[in-house]
Amino acid sequence: MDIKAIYEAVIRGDRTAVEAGVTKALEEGTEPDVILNEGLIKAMEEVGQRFESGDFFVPGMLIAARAMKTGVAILGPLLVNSGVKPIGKVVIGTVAGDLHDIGKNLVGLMLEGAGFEVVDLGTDVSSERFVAAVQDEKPGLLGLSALLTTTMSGMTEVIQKLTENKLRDMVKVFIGGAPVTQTFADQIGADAYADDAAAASRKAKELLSGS
Ligand code: B12
Repeated sequence: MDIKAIYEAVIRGDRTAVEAGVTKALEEGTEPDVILNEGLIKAMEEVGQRFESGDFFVPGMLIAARAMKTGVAILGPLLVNSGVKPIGKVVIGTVAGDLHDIGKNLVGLMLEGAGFEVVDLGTDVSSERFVAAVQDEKPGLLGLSALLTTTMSGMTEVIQKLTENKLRDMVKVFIGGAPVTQTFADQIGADAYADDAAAASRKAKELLSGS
């Protein structure tokens, strides 16, 4: 199976072709992470660039995102090994005002694959809800996602609210999303930043082991 065909099907927003392409590639022995990175994620990067240059509009982006999700749904179980005892608990969510969830979902999947128990709060999560989840779930790690420059301040707010509620020392905060950088993470006092799902899972393990 040509990975390029999967890539093109995502850009076209052709869910049926994505499903067929991913299934066929797996049958032919292509590694799930190759399909994910070279087919699905690369296609979404291209969609983002086309949107920026005015060749793509929101509906096109949405249809492409749905097609990508179809592919991720097939790959998901293969990226996660089940039946392992959790090595730690992570609460994860996309910050207030932000509806992007593909990257956050991938991070969640990779963390599950690495043996974490993942509590996913979804998208458009207020800082109050993050704080309540830290109180209730008592996770070792809190993962915050933001895809818009306008919603990144939600991350700052979550960290401030954790401090106000005397919870900041109880949980390590790691952050990510396209506009997020290490510099931003340092500025707001996050414990770690990762630029993709594999790095997120590596960082999560480091944070838990205290290294
Ligand atoms: C798909 C998409 C949408 C879909 C979202 C569907 C969904 N269910 O997620 C829809 C159509 C709904 C959408 C809407 C909008 N979007 Co949009 N969208 C995108 C697009 C094309 C792809 C995002 C994506 O899924 N990437 C693929 C994933 C795998 O990558 P990722 O999200 O970056 O995640 C990885 C890493 O960042 C990291 N990561 C992510 N989260 C976390 C969390 C933690 C804890 C860690 C450690 C790591 C981590 O790991 C992930 C996996 O590798 C991007 C373009 C881009 N290049 O990012 C624009 C983009 C983010 N959108 C943009 C805009 C402007 C919008 C809208 C405002 C458009 C509009 N006018 O309405 C709305 C906002 C809606 C809202 N309130 O949130 C802009 C943002 C510009 C900016 N600087 O703020 C972008 C960059 C497009 C562009 N080039 O202009 N969008």
